[in-house]
Amino acid sequence: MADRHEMWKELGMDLEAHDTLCSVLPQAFGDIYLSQKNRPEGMAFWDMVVSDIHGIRPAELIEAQKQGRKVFGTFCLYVPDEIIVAADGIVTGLCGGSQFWVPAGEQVLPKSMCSLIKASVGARIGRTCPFFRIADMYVGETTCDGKKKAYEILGRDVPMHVMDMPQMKRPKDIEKWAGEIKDFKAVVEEFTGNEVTPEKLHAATVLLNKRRKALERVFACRKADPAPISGKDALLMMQIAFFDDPQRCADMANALADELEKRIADGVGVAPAGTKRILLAGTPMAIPNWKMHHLVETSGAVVVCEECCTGTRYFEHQVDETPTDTDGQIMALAQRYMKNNCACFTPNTGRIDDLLRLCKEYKVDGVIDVNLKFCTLYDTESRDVQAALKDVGIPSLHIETDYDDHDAEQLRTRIGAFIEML
Ligand code: BJ8
Repeated sequence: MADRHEMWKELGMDLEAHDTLCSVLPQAFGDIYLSQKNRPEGMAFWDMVVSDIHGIRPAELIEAQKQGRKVFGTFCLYVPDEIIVAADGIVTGLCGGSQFWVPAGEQVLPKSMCSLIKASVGARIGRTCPFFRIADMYVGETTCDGKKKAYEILGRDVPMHVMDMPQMKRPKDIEKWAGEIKDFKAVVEEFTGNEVTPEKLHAATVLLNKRRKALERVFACRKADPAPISGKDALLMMQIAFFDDPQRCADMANALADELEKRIADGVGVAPAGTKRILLAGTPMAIPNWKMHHLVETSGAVVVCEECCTGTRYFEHQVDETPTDTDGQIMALAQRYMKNNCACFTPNTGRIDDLLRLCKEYKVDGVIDVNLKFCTLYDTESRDVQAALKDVGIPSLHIETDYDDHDAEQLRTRIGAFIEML
């Protein structure tokens, strides 16, 4: 693997602290991922990406910047990548998934904030994540209160654009979101110096729909019993989709889906047929948060679906490709993005409908509803989630946790008991 220290130094990173982070990841990845049996061969691509996660893609981004392209760092599924791609910009996800970044975040944020926000801010101010150093502009959104306040802090030393998200889904809210996308388009055009023409927006829409379809194909394979891929591996593919080049992401996911479809035809699985099938619902799991999947899959069950932003919400619903004028295209984007059912909306009954549908499609035996500690939105919704599942006779377990491993053994006991009774 190439030595990246010079690149990290030029990015102004804290090399010593970053070396500490880099020294723990291979061990964790080895224990959690490489110890799995009978993995699809296609996972070699994602293993390679993780083995140099702060090297390969950052180097590509820096190269693209040298060619005059701009990199936009985003934190939420509602930000329409299509606009950035149409302006020849590059999107990179910035949500932090490691406990390593949390203490730095806690220097400027209350402890009683979810780990995702604390880790994201900590990665920036601790100077230990190259993606945060590379991004030319951050794009936030007014989803939860914690994120809104975090954007004020992050925006102090990086150009920041915040999209004002509606909190309801009435027709006038969709109109409003279309207006926000239009404003965003103007910001991106000015920042990149590139006009977003209808032709370019159409091409970007087609490309990102292609990525959605490819990821969906992999998920469709997870409906089979035996499951041809572990939940951990599927999660890894999703987590890296937020960083990768969209065309490469689609190509690699399609190649993986080809392999999985063959596995299904041959009756090959990562666990025997009849292994208990778990759906994980709730807050997103940013890389390298593999905690829940690892606990479930080392307790005798297999995770077959994730109802969250690092799962089905990322790829469900295509954007309508038929409009040919900018206004029509932007409305198509607004309509698609407003189909996401995040707990920041009220009411959010669509999320329950999604969950019940996914339970059926993926033939799940039980749902684990995971809440990142201090996310009051998803925590509050968990009552409705559990009640709806109870109504249809699907057992569920509610877990509140964070990125720290201090509760892992206690969780293992609870998860083991839950799987046992399925
Ligand atoms: S669309 S889930 S990516 S907002 S877990 S930071 S909500 S306190 S991440 Fe999210 Fe967009 Fe919604 Fe998805 Fe706040 Fe909750 Fe933390 Fe969250």
